[in-house]
Amino acid sequence: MKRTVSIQDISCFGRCSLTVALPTLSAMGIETAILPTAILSTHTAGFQGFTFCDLTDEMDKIASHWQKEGITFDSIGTGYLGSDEQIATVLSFFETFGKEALIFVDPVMADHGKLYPAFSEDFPQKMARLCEKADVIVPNLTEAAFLLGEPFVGSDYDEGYIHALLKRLHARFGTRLSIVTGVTYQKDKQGAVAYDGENDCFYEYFGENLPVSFHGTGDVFSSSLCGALTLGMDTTAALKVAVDYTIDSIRATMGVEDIYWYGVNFEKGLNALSEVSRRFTEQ
Ligand code: PXL
Repeated sequence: MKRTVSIQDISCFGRCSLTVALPTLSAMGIETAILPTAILSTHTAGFQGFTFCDLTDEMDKIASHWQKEGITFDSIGTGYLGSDEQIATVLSFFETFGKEALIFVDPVMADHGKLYPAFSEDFPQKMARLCEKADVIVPNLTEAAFLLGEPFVGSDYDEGYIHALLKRLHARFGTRLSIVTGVTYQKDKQGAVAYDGENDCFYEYFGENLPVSFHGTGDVFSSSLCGALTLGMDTTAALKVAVDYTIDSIRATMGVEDIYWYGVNFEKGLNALSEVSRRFTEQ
């Protein structure tokens, strides 16, 4: 059985970060440890007056205990970080636990051309330091622009732009696999495009582009993609698993988005995700 650790916040209500990653990775048959970065009453996108408890000091203590116990991981996945200071904590975690593990960094910090409210303008440069240590990075198009210090192009791009962007990410961060999410070349299709810099190969997978936008879809995508790569799926198969699961979650939320505006119904797709993972593991 594979073992992963997911490093991100607990938003107690709101279907994102650890409340998505933990059930998703467990359903894929992966033993999942968590290293919470902060506890919030809700996520920060749309709720007012949320509470926030920073866990940076606790993270170091948890990591030291794990080190004493000789605990190891097949993969380390990071998501939303509670504060700038945590970059150093996570870098040191990579040093200690990352030598044999797949390091998967989702540089969660921005969407639709804007940084999330909790982050300062220099946060992207700090997040870039984590990306330099990663095997896999999965920015959306806004995060890719912030990481490279480039303007955000909105929806005005084509395949040539995406491929060149991926090559620039690879050149800047040296990641084995750079993946951009939320790509639409044609109006009716949405998906992810990957660049394997070592073999100079592109991979892509697209599903239906549903005419809605929900919070938390990035976390649904990245946790299932991290899971699929941890299980050992190849890039194309892993992209398919993650894109299909994300689109299924969006579809399950359509029609009830007034009630569930704070995150998508990923629970509906958990059985299917579990089945795909089981079939792969048993083959
Ligand atoms: O879904 C990303 C995310 C995770 N955690 C918190 C957030 C967000 C996005 O806004 O606010 C606390």
